[in-house]
Formats: sequence, structure tokens, C-alpha cells
Amino acid sequence: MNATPVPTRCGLVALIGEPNAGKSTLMNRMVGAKVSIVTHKVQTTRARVRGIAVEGAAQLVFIDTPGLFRPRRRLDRAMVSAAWGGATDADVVVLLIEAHRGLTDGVRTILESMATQIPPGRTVALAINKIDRLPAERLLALSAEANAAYPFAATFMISAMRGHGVEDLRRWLAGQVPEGPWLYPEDQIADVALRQIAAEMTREKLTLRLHQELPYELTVETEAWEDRPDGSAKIDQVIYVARDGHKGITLGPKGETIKAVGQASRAEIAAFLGREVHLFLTVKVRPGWLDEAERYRAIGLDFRDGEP
Ligand SMILES: Nc1nc2c(ncn2[C@@H]2O[C@H](COP(=O)(O)OP(=O)(O)OP(=O)(O)O)[C@@H](O)[C@H]2O)c(=O)[nH]1
Ligand SMILES: [Mg+2]
Repeated sequence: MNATPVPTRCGLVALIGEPNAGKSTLMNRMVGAKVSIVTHKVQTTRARVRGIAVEGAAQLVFIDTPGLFRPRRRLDRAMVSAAWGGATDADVVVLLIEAHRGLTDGVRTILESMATQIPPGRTVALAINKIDRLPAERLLALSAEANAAYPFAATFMISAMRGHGVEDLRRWLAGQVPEGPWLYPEDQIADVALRQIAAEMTREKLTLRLHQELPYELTVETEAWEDRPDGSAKIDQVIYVARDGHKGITLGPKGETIKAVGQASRAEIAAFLGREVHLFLTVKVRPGWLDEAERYRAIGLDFRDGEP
């Protein structure tokens, strides 16, 4: 008996939403590995990150994007522009909103912009995330309210953190992406350079440990990567901070902060690579980095998009 072969499908799925909506958490869960960093703070993701998942005969190429918000500074503008760019490229767009926050002013602004930013005919779904934070009886009202504001093709109630509803969403997405050959080899889970992932992991640990504005005003770059004959990797990274005073805070008393950050990041990079890692961090004061094209390129952002 010959079964009719199921045609392969493949498409880009952009995850958009306000900062902190849970886009990166959802993409990591879809992929089954941490390819995009996550923190409890807003504006964690700075550039588009592609994570790849397979559902049956479909390859889903997720585009995690920076949060959409009203940009004030050059870096903000480049981030928001990268996010809309992700939505424009995609076959399917999923807007994430937070269940317990509902239709905030920020979400309403996004809904208004979607009318002009997303090409007509594009499939757009709504994912109400963090349903673990809202009583079930209030979810239906929120769903109705959101669907009255925008003609979503489908609505999903999910908890990206706990996994509820994520399978349903993935199956639905697999049916939405067009028929066609897979873009990536079967076992590839991300389309980001390893040195970039390694830099992001260090930035995540810094963001978790440092307070207030500092995480925004720093950037991490992998400067050198040496694969050693014993199978280990030696990775040198630079943390650029914008002000003198920030260097001391980043190092911490007796260098304790940078040491803890280095240990945590090293462990995570090693687990990701499945090999031993020697990580060396240097903090450099670079007052103008937020206006340097080279720093934006290293992050994966278009400098011109941040034009003042
Ligand atoms: N309670 C709860 N928290 C969640 C859920 N999904 C994500 N979070 C948390 O929300 C916070 C933000 O998650 P991220 O995935 O970094 O959000 P993001 O949308 O990528 O944020 P930006 O990159 O800043 O735009 C983290 O503390 C997550 O653990 C969820 O389903 N329930
Ligand atoms: Mg993110």
C-alpha cells in the first residue's frame, strides 16, 4: 500500500507584540531550546532572531522580534523598525498580548499600525499569552474585545511559560504556511551566528543582575572565538558601557558582579554548545556606542533605521 506523500510546507512566522509580552519565551518553547534570551525586563530582544521548529511535514521558521513601543532614542527606533520588518517578511504574523494586562494603550497603538504595516491578505493570529495570570472567565471577554478591534484569522489562549495551548498554535501554524521545500536542514534550530548567541547570553545575565537603565546602555560583542584542539572553545567578549560610572557598577565590588555574570554565561554557553567553554569578559567605556554604526551591525540592527 502506497500512502500519498504529504507535501512539505515551510513559512516564516513573525511573533510581534509589546515589550515583555512573552515573544521570546514562546519562540524558545516552539523550538525546544533557548535561542532567544528572556528576562522579566522590557526591551530584552534587540534584533530579529530566527528559531526553527518542525511540525509534521511543516517547517516553521519563527522570527522573534523586539517589542513594539513608542521609540524615543536611536536604538529604540532601530529595534522597532526591525520588529515591523519581521512582520512584513512573514507568511503569518502572531500578535502576542498579555492576558492580565488586556488591550493596553500600547496594544491599541500596535493594532492601529498593523493596518498600514502588514501587507493586506497576510494571515494574522492573536495569541493571548500568560493565561496563567487571568481567571478563565475573563479570557472570553478579552478575546471578543480584541477581535472587535482587528479581524484576526484565529485566536489562541496560551501560556508560553507553562506550555498551555502552544501545541494547538503550532499545529494551526503548520496548516497556514505555504506548501514548499524546507528552508533549513532538518536538525537546524536557529539562524543566528553562535558568536551572537553567546554574546546575547552574557547580555541576559547582565540584564538580570544590573538595575535600572544600565542594561539598556550596554552592549555585548563576541570579539574572538577559538576552537581549541581539546574540543573546548575560548571566547572573548567585550561589554561596552556608555559611561565611566557604569564600568564600576558592571564590575561590582571586587569584581564580584562580572565574575558571577561570567560564570552564569559560561555555563549556559557550554550547555548550548555541548562542549567546554572558557569565557573572558572585558568591560570598555565607549561613550558614543549608542550612535556607532558598527555597534548596531554587531547586534544585527540596521543603523539607518535608527536615524535621529
Ligand atoms: N506568568 C507568565 N509569564 C510569562 C509567560 N510567558 C512569558 N512570561 C514571562 O514574561 C517575561 C518576558 O518574557 P520575554 O519572552 O522576554 O518577553 P518578550 O516579549 O520577548 O520581551 P522583549 O524582548 O522585551 O520584547 C519573562 O519574565 C517571562 O518569564 C507566561 O505564559 N506566563
Ligand atoms: Mg524578547
